[in-house]
Amino acid sequence: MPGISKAQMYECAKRTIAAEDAHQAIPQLIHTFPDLTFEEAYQIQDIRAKFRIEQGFKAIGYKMGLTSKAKQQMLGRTEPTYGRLFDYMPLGENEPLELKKHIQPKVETEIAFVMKEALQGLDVDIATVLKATDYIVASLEIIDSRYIDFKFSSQDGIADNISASRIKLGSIKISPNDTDLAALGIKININGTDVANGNGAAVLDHPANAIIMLVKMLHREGKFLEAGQIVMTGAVTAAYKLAAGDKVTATFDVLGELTLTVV
Ligand code: OOG
Ligand code: MG
Repeated sequence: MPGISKAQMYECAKRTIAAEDAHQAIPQLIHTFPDLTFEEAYQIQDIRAKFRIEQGFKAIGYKMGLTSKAKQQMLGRTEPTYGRLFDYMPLGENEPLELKKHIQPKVETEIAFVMKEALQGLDVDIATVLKATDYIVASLEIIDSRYIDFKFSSQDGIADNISASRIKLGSIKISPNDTDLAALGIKININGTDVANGNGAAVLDHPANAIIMLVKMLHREGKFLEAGQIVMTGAVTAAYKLAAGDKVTATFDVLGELTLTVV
């Protein structure tokens, strides 16, 4: 006997979408469904994605979460997870983050991949990922949990599209073969203070490993990574809470600088 019915899964998906759209935090789903499994949580995420597509949004890729020690420590767990990206998420180059459209946003620095070939199955290694990649770019991810006080279980996070909210991609595109992605350094500065730095190796020793893990997780669910899709490989450093007036500058070796202003 499953602990949660299909109808209740639809209800959960609607709850986190309504919270995102109304910018209003909700209690964790696990309070109502304490036995929620990872599999059920991904089913809720799937239903949530279908609702977004029915609303007219386009799925543009995936994001990996908890692929670095910094993020794993922040959430007190080590299992990487994935979520979906939609076409309402990318911010334009000079577009600020409007706090009134969010609940409790935090910023992360990530290396993003854009695929030129589909990837599927279990037989994927770093070389296969690099070969299938069109280019990599610098990116900022703005996460925004729909749960009160940004507190949630793994299952809650997965059901809530692992806090996906906005992304900002850099304009310098390079081939992943033209640079050592593990050594690629990233610095994040907020309001003139350097808050953290790291490199590509912080993400599972090499950011392409995040894509390998994603493709394997998708394969278990009968899905695959399509050509043209974007993959955010996960935060290199911790996530930082944003407030009105903040100015974030992220400096990436080779990939240039990204800025974000919060209004
Ligand atoms: C989950 C999303 C994690 C990352 O890069 O590790 C994530 C969260 O922290 O809310 O985006
Ligand atoms: Mg992230």
